[in-house]
Amino acid sequence: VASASPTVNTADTATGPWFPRKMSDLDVFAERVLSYGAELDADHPGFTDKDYRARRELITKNAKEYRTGMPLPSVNYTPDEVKTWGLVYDKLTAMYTNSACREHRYIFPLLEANCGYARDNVPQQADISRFLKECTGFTLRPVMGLLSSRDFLNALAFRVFYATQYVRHPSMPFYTPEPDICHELLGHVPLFADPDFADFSHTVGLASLGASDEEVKKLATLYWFTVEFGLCKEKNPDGTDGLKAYGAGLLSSTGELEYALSGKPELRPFDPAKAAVTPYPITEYQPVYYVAESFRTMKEQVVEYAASLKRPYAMRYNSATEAIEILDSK
Ligand code: HBI
Ligand code: FE
Repeated sequence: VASASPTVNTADTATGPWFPRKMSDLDVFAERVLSYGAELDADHPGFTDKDYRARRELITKNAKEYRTGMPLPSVNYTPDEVKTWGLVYDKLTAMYTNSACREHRYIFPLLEANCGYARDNVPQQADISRFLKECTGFTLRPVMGLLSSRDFLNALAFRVFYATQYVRHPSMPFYTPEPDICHELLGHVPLFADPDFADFSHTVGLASLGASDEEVKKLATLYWFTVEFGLCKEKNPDGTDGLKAYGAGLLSSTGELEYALSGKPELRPFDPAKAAVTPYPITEYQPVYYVAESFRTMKEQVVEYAASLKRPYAMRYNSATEAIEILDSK
């Protein structure tokens, strides 16, 4: 068994793309973002808003400077930011009763009780991360914006979820072209408190370590059809078959949440090998959704799928040392 390397890119991992071996290796991702607040695209609602851009730059500075072991940065949200958060919070939480999966409905009140989730308060990463760690070992890290699929997925192998801290532009409270704190905290965070969902995500993360670009693309697509846009079966109270959402892209979008459950889009039974190669649009509602039997089944399916990907060695994450261990090196 290889030990955690003191530096990156050691000989025994040189057979494929570099990957992080210990928690502090994630530090190299800090500034490797594809896009972020200070450089908004021309079609972003905040593009011409100088104050918004300055605010984004201030908040993303936390993420830029964050390194493993530091306390998670807190943000003092302005009344305008709290107002936008509150608008999104009210509208989405009203929909969760009928549309969110059982696990999300179970965990949400716990986040309200333990982590400061409320319509008039934007929760802080440190409080959420502490809670998640107790539930499933997952923690949060601040991020400036979109990471590459490889970097983002690699962090999941360490049970780390990168979350943005800025709030979407106030001119369009129900739309954001990129992840923002409403998407992360309302959509993603509740599910990372569920053990089977956490294991599912962790499995995808482990599979991405040292994977080829082609495999990373498949895993990112798998992630898209599950963690972002997944639906699952759930019995209705009267015993009939029902359908709920667990994907964060749905649980953070009032429009698409309603659409996904409307009976209009095509639904397919979840199959990781098929989902991983299904094309998808990123700027419009999804034409196809995959429906999971349960989180437990989904986890077992993805463990099997990950085992089918060719690797020179097996890997596991040691949560005590916060490092990846390489097993049966050939
Ligand atoms: N980066 N910060 C961040 N947040 C995401 O949700 C995210 C990402 N990079 C890639 C990505 N998601 C997905 O498109 C998949 O490729 C994993
Ligand atoms: Fe997301």
